[in-house]
Amino acid sequence: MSFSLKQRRMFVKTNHLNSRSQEPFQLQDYLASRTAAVNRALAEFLPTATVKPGTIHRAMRYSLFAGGKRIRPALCLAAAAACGGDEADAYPLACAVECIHTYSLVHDDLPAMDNDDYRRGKLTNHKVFGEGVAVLAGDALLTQAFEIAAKCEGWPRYSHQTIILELARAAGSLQLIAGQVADLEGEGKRLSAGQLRYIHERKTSALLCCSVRLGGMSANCTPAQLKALTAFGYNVGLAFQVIDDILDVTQTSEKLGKTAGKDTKAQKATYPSIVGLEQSRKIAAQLTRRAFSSLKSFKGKAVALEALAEFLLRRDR
Ligand code: GRG
Repeated sequence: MSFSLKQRRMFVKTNHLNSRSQEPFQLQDYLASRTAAVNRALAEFLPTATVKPGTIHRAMRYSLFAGGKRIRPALCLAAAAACGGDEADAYPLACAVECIHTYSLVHDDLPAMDNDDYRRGKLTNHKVFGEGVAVLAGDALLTQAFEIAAKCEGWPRYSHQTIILELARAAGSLQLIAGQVADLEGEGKRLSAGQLRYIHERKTSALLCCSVRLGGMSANCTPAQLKALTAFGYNVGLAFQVIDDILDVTQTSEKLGKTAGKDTKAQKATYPSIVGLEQSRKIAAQLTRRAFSSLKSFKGKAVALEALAEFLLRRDR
């Protein structure tokens, strides 16, 4: 890894999870410490707001530090820990996935897409900086992700190229973008559960799964571990979107930090609209159970991943 000692120390200024500890796992503490460490690392990786052109760096930082839950970085770090890795190695990749995620939200909120005024409890990027700068801030965050990831030299089982390909595929036209295209084209149409699954796999699950896989790769995980992490990430990712759809119809905009009820208004097919709320909750629980079962082989070392999966099923925002 071509990161300075100072950078590595900054990444790991956290109370590390001791997988052999008898203490009950405290997810809130874990999330708080990892969020703080990821924020420090992101602040270090991005050009400061005073670097010219200041507008673009302010716009990038505005959305990146607007208060996201940092679920993808947490999954990446937890996967590294589950595979016995040094968390410090996973921080750049955790930051890279958060940059891609934030870019996708900035673009998703644009008038040409979902046309939203609020995100993460604040005005959306284009509302503050204008549409042109918001498009560019999203582009710059996507590019920033690859700049950060490109500094990873790779690991014995996972070359530098493998790491970059992993990110590119998750963000590209066969996954994240494919999901968004299908989502846009599905508006106002009656979709089958299978078509909805196609959208969720790409729009949401692909990047969550990629976060978990990259965490494993940063720990030089075995092929069997990577397979288990992939199954975990895929199912958690699907459950995440089902819950997101449920929250859209059951929570307030204040709670969500974004406009609630948008799916119904945009006539989007969602699990609640196709199978109803109760059945949607059952599907999310079933997907989470499947995710759990793929962690058996980690023999208790995946405690943070388990806690995150449980938290994502029960979350209320
Ligand atoms: C290329 C023009 C262009 C646009 C790309 C890919 C894309 C736009 C949008 C898809 C993004 C999207 C809204 C996916 C859904 C995933 C989802 C539920 C995101 C919310 O994630 P949270 O709850 O958000 O983790 P926070 O704010 O907490 O990080």
